[in-house]
Amino acid sequence: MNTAYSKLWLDYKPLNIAFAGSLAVRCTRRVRRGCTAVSELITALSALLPQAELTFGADSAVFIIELDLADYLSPEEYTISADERGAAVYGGSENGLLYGVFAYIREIIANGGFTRLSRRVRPAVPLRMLDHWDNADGSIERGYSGSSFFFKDGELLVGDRTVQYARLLASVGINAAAINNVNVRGKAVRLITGEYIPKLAALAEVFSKYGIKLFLSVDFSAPMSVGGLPSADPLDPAVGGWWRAKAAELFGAISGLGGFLVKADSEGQPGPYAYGRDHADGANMLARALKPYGGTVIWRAFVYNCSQDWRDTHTDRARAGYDTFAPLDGRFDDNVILQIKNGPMDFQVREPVHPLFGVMKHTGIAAEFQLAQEYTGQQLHVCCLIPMIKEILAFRTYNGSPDDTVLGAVRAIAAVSNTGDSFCWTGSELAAANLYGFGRLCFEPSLNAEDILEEWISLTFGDDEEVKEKLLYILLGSHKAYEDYTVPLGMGWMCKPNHHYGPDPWGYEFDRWGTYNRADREAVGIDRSGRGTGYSELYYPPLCDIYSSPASCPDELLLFFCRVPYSFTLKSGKTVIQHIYDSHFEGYEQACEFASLWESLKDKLPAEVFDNVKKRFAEQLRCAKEWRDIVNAFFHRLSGIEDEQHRKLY
Ligand code: GCW
Repeated sequence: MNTAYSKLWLDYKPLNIAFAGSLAVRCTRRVRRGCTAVSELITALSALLPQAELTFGADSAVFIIELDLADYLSPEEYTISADERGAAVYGGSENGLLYGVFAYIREIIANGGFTRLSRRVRPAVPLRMLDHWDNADGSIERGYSGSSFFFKDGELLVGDRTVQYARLLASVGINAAAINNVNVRGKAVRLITGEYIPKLAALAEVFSKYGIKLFLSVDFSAPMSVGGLPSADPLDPAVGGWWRAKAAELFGAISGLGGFLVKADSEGQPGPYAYGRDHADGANMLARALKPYGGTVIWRAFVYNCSQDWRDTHTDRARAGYDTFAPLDGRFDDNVILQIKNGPMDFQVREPVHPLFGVMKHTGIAAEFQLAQEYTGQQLHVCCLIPMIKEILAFRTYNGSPDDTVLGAVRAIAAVSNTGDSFCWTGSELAAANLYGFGRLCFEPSLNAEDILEEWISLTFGDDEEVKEKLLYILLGSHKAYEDYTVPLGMGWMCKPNHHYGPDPWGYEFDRWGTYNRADREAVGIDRSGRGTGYSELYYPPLCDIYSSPASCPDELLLFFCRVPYSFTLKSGKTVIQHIYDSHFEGYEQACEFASLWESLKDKLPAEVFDNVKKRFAEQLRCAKEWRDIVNAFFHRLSGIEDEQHRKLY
């Protein structure tokens, strides 16, 4: 495990202001002096104003920061009122106070000193969570940032890196983390047994200090694999009893345990189907075991037929989640949260918003995003996901609810984490923007994506205007560039199978995963209207009408919902084929511009950061050129249509 690691956005630097005199932190008697909010505030002030005399409680100080709890605030809510003489930060609980302290520190840094401020903020959703697909052997599934810092050779690791990670998460308002892979394999199956409980308790204690609940991904067949029972049937009293005893054991020993995360009857993971039961039977049995301890079962809705015959044009993987779970709405206990990926397929660079967000009106649901860039360049390509996540949370389902947005429908927002034990935690320093931005967006979704990114840049790289301007330009343009030089118009996939890095237009065309583009000489795309697979009809009006025909479907999702000839004219005025050529040449050019902008910042960035990202840009350009030329060749050879600009096609 890499023992050296960056402080990322918590790397406080001295403010260049003249601050004479003393600085006092004062707590009311309701605030424990040893609480995390106090220690974090003192850590920050000592680093930001090393020359100031920092005292505790003295009233004679020049500048006093008072910390208190306030009953009129909800537990994770905070207020800040500050001026040039002092500040008061109040929280609805010590966790709310901690969020207020981190917010005030951000403001001091952003303003280069103490500033007038009046703020009252409460988190938009109660559960803001990172899922770590870390395996017990220390590897990370879809991990591009080194090895796990939670596991090594079957051992659970708890140390300073755990504390630093908890600080990073709390500083952006994340309050839950699942530490192991949802594909529960190998020794991870035994994570819920006595051999791990002492370390789990220690880890949960570190997390609790930062307001973070610990979740464990559990193997639905654990009663058999761990308990030695002959069955894992959720309706078998012995199985329910086993889980109840397991819950008592775990919650009795681990304070701060939030509950279980479950991937069942999905991609080969065991589940209730083996016993003729459905997902509600499975989830509710676990939920009842956890109920006495206030535990939550987060049950993933990522299901589909992963043994499809590629010749079968009737089965539509995109329908599977809806067809499986929509009929179960209202059947789940109130401590079950159904976790739904942002799109119906699998974290592609662009997908329609999952129709389940509009239809599960009587079920607790969560949105699941992926910060690990499995299909968006694997942290070798810069691809900032924050504007997209914001757009998806604001998406209207038209389901008739007063707040019919995705955000209005969810009780939780989760993301597959992009972390590992690399020095910068996220493989590329630029990918940390996705981790930072995800947390800030979950807490305050009304924030402007650009503001969040600007905040991250100044906390990470300081306040040099040129650095800020160029990094903002790169981050804000990076997702479109990636989409432009990879897969057009919402079609998805076309990547190399298994590892999903780099282009292979036929890669998933003749396989069992339901990930087809069906491109031939005449046309491309999947007809998902009522005349085709009927997927577009799973949305409420007007969406079902908009998506049901090429004439009304938005350009960016055309090939997801429709099958059209290459000569079809988009709303942009271009034909499909010319759009494909243009976007691939433009996307590559844009990536080249990003790389040269980074080069121009050489003297303004720490050498190890500059070098690491420069190497990744070199790989991004290599790969982007492959995507450009292979995808263009694929469609040029199939369609036989020339590029209007007569550029080189292979
Ligand atoms: O995107 C796919 C990944 C799998 C992952 C699965 C899931 C954890 O290729 O690696 O398994 O989704 O979301 O469960």
